Amino acid sequence: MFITFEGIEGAGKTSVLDRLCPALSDEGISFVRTLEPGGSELGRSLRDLLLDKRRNLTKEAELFLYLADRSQHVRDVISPALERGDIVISDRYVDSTLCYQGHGRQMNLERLIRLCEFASGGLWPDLTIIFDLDPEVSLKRARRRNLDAGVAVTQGRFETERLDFHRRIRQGYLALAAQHPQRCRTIDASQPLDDVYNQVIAVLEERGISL
Ligand code: T5A
Repeated sequence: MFITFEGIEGAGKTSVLDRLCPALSDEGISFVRTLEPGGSELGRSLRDLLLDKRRNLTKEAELFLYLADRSQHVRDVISPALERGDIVISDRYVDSTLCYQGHGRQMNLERLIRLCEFASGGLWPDLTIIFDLDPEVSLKRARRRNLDAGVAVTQGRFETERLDFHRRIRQGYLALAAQHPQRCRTIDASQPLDDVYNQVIAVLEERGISL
């Protein structure tokens, strides 16, 4: 099973994964935790380019770097793990491109879907959990986290975008969830972390992963 976690900045995806992964290990479930950008060796270099606030990328350059990251990630990490029978959980994947470059940067969605199909070899997730909350709250969280970790410059490029950019991304995710009700499940990420985690566990249980 291929599972993706999606949502706007600071929605809590990483925090939930930090709790979920030890729980999966305790149950003896074989899984691979990965992320975009940066899931492959090449991707780690691309991640530095993509998230550095000092880079003034064109939106096309940004898009193609994300697609390059994805192509390498699918071939080197995701597909081999799925072939072994592992569960793969990726912190972001195709829907981030559709929402950030499509809704955020306002690039043509049909074209983006075709490019994502090309870069991923047509691999779509079986389950996507969308962490939904108000961008005003999530941006505060993300900016605070970056300042505390000392990465506001090297990893803060998207956190400097205006609020309306992040609002469009949130709407994009909600639209995707409505279009793909079988694949996508939206959870309320404004709740305390324990409650957000429990919502994720409930979705996984519905899909046969019991913790
Ligand atoms: N991107 C990505 C594109 O534009 N196109 C693409 O195709 C792809 C793949 C990646 C950036 O790239 C963009 C999207 C992103 O802008 P990233 O840093 O890898 O950047 O993004 P993430 O790791 O996904 O980090 P996020 O900023 O989105 O944050 P998370 O992981 O959702 O949030 P998390 O867990 O780090 O939490 C943030 C802070 O909030 C606290 C945490 O302790 C942390 O300090 N927190 C909570 N506080 C209160 N209540 C809760 N429930 C909380 N949950 C977490």
